[in-house]
Amino acid sequence: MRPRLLLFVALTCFALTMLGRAQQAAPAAAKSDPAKEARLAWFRDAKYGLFIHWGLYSIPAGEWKGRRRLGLGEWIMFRTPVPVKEYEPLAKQFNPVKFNAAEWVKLAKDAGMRYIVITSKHHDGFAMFHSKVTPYNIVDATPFKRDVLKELADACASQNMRLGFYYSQSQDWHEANGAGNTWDFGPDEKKDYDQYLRGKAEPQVKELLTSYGPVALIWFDTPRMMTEERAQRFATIVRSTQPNTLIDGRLGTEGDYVSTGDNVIPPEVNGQAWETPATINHTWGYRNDDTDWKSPGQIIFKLVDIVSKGGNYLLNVGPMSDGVIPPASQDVLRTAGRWLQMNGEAIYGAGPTPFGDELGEISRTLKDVRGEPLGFVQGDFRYTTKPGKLYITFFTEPRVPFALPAMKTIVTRAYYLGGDRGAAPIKVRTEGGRTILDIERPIPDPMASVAVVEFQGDRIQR
Ligand code: FHN
Repeated sequence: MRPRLLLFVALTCFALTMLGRAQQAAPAAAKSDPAKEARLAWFRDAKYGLFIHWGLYSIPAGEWKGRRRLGLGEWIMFRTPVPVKEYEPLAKQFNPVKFNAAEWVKLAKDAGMRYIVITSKHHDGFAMFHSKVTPYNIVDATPFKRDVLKELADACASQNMRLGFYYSQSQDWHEANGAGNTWDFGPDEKKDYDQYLRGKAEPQVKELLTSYGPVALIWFDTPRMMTEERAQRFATIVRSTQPNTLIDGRLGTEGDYVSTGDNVIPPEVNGQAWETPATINHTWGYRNDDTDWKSPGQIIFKLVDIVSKGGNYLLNVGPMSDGVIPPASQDVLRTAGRWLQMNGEAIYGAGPTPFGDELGEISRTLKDVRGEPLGFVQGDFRYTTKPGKLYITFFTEPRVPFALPAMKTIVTRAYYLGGDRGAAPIKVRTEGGRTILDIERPIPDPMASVAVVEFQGDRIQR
């Protein structure tokens, strides 16, 4: 690399690092809007949600006319591309007789999830609810004739689960004036986009907010051609209809929280509310050839990593066209859920790490008990916090006696959180001004073991 380019890259990295540090140092600034903070209270505590991408695309499941199409299952109409007149008849085949809303909600509960977000209309334009705006919806256009959103809303209400709706506000490949379908309708720039927004998207969002009880959030996506003014029209509908409903970060104007890129976990703590939407395999909508599920251990690592940085994890499943969530993905979720049943105290309502070096940067200042620099390896452990408590989730056993970073705070005791060793004490000593914990080798739960460290005062003082 040429020296000037190298200098530019180095300065850019430095600036980004400093920006990250500034965000870390300024969570109070991010909390300056009391109404927004009140809306966000449940979301900040919930940490873990179930995303569901379900629609007509679960029928082709990655194949069109006998040929496998690469890419995301729900993008098959675009990727092929399939003309509207050929895609639309899928509705006549959609008959998910095995759909059971109560079972889906129970799965989310067993998984330890605290909210559900389901696609009410994805980019293909098909409404998975009984819309009066267009007959292209699950009740009027399919033999199934049932409003799955209504059934899910009822099941969520009876099982005390929050429910939010994904709504593709910009892309609508079924509509002549919606964004995205250039193969049937020509270039987006020539479309009467506001006709689509006012004629379909805005009234459908209003329907979602008036027919299904309390809506936890609206998850807008891919804000193409979304000017500030257009985005504000949606925001006004949400705020004026259900003031407590959250708006995600992809409307096209500032939402209540930040949505990261798909499957992107930021490297550092961020004081704003944020959420990582993520796949459990490699697609959102069902594909019959994608069975590369993340393991329960990978999911727990990502969840703890996200919570230690102040975020939420919205993990997706793609139900099949018969209404069944692929059983293998259900097993993964339930196994991770069993870990959460024992260790959830370190997750729900927990704050981010008070330190930060463990997130992957090689520390130049922290030394181990022999005075050697501690080169933390990303993935070894994560910190989360509550008043008077520090939780250390270990993913592997520490290779040397585990030393907490130097701090003024006085530790009073430590113990394991869950499992067979639940509440068993951990030996704590002080050496060279550092608190040392004697963690068992191997760690009691090979997937991840949580040590609780109790200390004087509410917050760690460095
Ligand atoms: O295009 C969509 C995609 O199909 C999926 O819905 C994801 C979920 O975050 N959002 C868009 C891509 O970022």
